Amino acid sequence: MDLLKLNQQNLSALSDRLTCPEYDRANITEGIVHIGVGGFHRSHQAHFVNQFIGQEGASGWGICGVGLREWDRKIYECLSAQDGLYTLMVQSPDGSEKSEVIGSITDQLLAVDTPDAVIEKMASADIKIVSLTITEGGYNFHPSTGEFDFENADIQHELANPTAPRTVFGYITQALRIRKESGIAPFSVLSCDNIQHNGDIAKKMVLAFAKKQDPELGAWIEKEVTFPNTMVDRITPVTSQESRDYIKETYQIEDSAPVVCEPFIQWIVEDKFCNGRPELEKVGVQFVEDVTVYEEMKIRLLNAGHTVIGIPGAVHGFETINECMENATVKAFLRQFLDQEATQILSPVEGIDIEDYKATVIERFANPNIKDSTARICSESSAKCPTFLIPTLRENLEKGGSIKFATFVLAAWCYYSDKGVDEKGNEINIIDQLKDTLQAAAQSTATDSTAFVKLDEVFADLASNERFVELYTSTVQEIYQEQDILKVMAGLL
Ligand code: CS2
Repeated sequence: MDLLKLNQQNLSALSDRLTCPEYDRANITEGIVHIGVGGFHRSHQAHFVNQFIGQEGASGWGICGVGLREWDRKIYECLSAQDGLYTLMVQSPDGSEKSEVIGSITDQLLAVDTPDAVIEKMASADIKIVSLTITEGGYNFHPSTGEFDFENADIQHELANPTAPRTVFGYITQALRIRKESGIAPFSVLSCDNIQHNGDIAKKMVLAFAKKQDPELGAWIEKEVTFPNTMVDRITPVTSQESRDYIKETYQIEDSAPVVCEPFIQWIVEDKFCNGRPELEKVGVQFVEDVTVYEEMKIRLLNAGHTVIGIPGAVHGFETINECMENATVKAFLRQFLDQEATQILSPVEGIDIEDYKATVIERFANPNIKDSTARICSESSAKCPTFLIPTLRENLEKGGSIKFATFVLAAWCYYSDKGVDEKGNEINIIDQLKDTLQAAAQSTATDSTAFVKLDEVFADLASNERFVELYTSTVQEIYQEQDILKVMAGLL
């Protein structure tokens, strides 16, 4: 077998080696603009759309992938060189692997190079949906107030310069302005980030921005545009060099942007689309009236579960989530957090057995072939903890429930932010928009035990709760004294 580069020209030759799109990609027009073409979008939505186009022959639902910022350049260039094609490698716990080439991203744009082309695309009548994976931190709200942050320099720039947007808010608003002026129906805005009520939050933020820039346009958006809430799920680690090498060696395919993921996939979406949608129920997407209970369950169990083991795991020096799960203390700690704290605040979900769901989460985390790094899980904890974990802690405080596991995780996060090295002596590289602020606060712990949790941009007024403060203080002190995170965890079981 010759080594072949992954691109449109080589596609038919490659189809002898692994599953490739059989539809004619040249005939596909884009009906979706997706902002934030990371690994998760490509293992999840793009996969569903690929399956849908292949199965139903629907030609109007291709995806135009858009990167808004300079940091999107690398993936934009890799995918452009491959005509939007990439390999999706599904890794099962038993070691079996199933790879497929995904073809649903049929166009791509990088906004920093061609901002007008992005606006034009989003404004075109073909586009019915603008979907987003802009991360939990991308919605530009202040965690303690939940209100849109108008102080942000990019936001100020685009408020004053509507035709020169920089953030998702400026692009959406400008594209909708053009559609309104040209009599083109608006698109739905589909948030696919792990935030509870992600559609409602996207709506609140887009409206705050649009109304400030142009009240009349804002009112039109409020009336005409829908923002369905969604629950998205598929564990997608950062692609390693090992995975790229594997594809090269196994299939003789050179792919600079493959994606690795687990077999599990779930997408539950509120059926509220103002301008039509693909019939993705034909490929397993669930459309429901109200997604609240599903998203709450997923965020409070799976996403919180990741944080609950990822932070202490990283402090100890575990590199991957599956390594954490191999440790009996960590595994038991996760189980007890899920049972004693997270489950306590969840409403029953029709058709889902919470006990089975938790068992699946535990099994998924233990998948030894995913090798999801604790570094990925710990990244942007300042956006994740207020979304995944702190609401559970607050609700348990209100009802007098257990808070010891969540409190421990926040104390471990302080230690993680302070130390800079794990217990094995390896450097901890903190990836967080608030890195400096977190570090400075954590480093004040010696003089003020609660300095870290007094950061109101992360914890809001949590530090004014006496019961929490008392437990947090003793826990953080114990962690600093013991310098053995697993021992402290074991003590809580
Ligand atoms: C993870 C999520 O980022 C995180 O901390 O919990 O990326 C998680 O893997 C996905 O939401 C799975 O659907």
